[in-house]
Amino acid sequence: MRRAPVTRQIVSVVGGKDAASASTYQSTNPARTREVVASVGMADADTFAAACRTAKEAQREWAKVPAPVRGRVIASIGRLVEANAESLARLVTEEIGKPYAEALGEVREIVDTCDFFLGEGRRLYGQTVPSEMPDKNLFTFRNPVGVAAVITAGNFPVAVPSWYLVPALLCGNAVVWKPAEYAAASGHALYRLFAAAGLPDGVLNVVFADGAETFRGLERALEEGTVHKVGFTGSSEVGRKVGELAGRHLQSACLELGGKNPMVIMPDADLELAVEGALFSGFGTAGQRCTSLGTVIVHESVHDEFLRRFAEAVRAARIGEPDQDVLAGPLLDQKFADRYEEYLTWIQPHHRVVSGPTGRVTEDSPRQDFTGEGGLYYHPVVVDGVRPDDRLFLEETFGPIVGVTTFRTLDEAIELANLPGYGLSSSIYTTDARNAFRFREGVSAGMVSVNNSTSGAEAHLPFGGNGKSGNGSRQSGMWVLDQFTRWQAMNWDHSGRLQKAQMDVADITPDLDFRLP
Ligand code: UN1
Repeated sequence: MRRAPVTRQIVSVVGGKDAASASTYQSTNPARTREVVASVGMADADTFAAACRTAKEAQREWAKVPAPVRGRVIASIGRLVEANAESLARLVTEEIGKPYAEALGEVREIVDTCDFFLGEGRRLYGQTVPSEMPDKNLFTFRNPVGVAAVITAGNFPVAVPSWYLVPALLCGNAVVWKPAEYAAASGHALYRLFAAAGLPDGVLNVVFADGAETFRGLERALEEGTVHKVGFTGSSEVGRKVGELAGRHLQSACLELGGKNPMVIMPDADLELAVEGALFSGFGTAGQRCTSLGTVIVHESVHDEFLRRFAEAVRAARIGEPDQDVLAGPLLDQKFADRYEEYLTWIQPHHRVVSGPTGRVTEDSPRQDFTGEGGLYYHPVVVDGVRPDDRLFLEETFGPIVGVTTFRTLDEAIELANLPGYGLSSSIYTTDARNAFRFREGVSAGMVSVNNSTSGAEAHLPFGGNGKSGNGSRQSGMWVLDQFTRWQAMNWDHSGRLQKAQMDVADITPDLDFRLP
């Protein structure tokens, strides 16, 4: 018997205290849309701006805590997340419909991130650099930026936020975090785990607000000088606006945006492996990862065989209750279902749907014996014959739909892979190393998989994209440190006189006419 659902009441937390709400939002379970997971008090722009002021105050003291001690706090966060992994994963499954096994993997990604950064507390290296003059020493230091305002999507409601929160806090910053409304309960739970690790009040603040209020609050905070770094994960469209706003304040935002991730299949590929990779990256998480597969670009000589096997695998794939052993559960939220239905209208007469029925899973259009009752379940769709000028080829289609097109030469495949102008993830299936390296060199993506799916990046490699996928910022591993710290150069002259750089420098005269006999 299923436990009766509990509706949680949650509100923003600023400076360790519950903050005022201006309205209420109901976060629902997409597998049973009538079930309310949390009643969320929504804050307005004023509260967002106030949170940034509170964060600015708290940051001063937090930055004075020695980095190794901050590292210990990160270690505690990792332990707390690990100890609460099952409850957190269950909540993620309940709130956004992510299959439980995947939700557990998502929680694991937070622990991995903490594992990496707890040690960074004892590194956070600066450098000693030789001076061009005697009795002078040069150093570099990594300084925290100050306050980071972090706005995240809800498809990875806890892992992706941790990619910002963990390194930002470790580096000595304070954070104001705005999670996606439809994943608010998961966000609130993660906040509580962070707080339980002993973060002083105000160092991490969580604000639930809609997009418009957040934007206005952020604008005000930037004007007031209380935000020094903006992190945003979401659509390219909103990312552009956030980037513009940050740019006006002479800041560069850390942007992690959409993708139209290509998978190239060479004639020498292991087709079975490619089918497995395409199935997982196309339809795992119901195609709702920023790294999900967009278009399969398959060599014309293996197109028919690949398509036959792929269509068969997709038809057999289990879509169903996310607490069961399924490839995918429902879409994240009604908003995503509506948008996905719009993408389905991009299928045109010259296309061929090879995966079976399209649209909502219902009693009249079941999947095996699953009728999808009460949930936002959709059939996975494979569209063959997409052309380079189709919307289906050019634009991100967040949800379970994958296009297929063909190529003749690797150069042509690379051109097709880059054509949509995104540049997040990509993949090539080949057994020839030369193809793999030529693809790597030519593809515009920030991430390249060889004989692996486009999704499922590990938490300690640089994560991020180019073009419409982002502004070149990178998260994760040591690379994200450049987002949350600023280099400070220091020189210390102990010669007791003014030594002028470039002028008072000893010159050693070479004999440049010297030649070997
Ligand atoms: C996202 O969808 O925003 O590489 C992130 C992956 C995951 C993260 C996806 N580790 O697919």
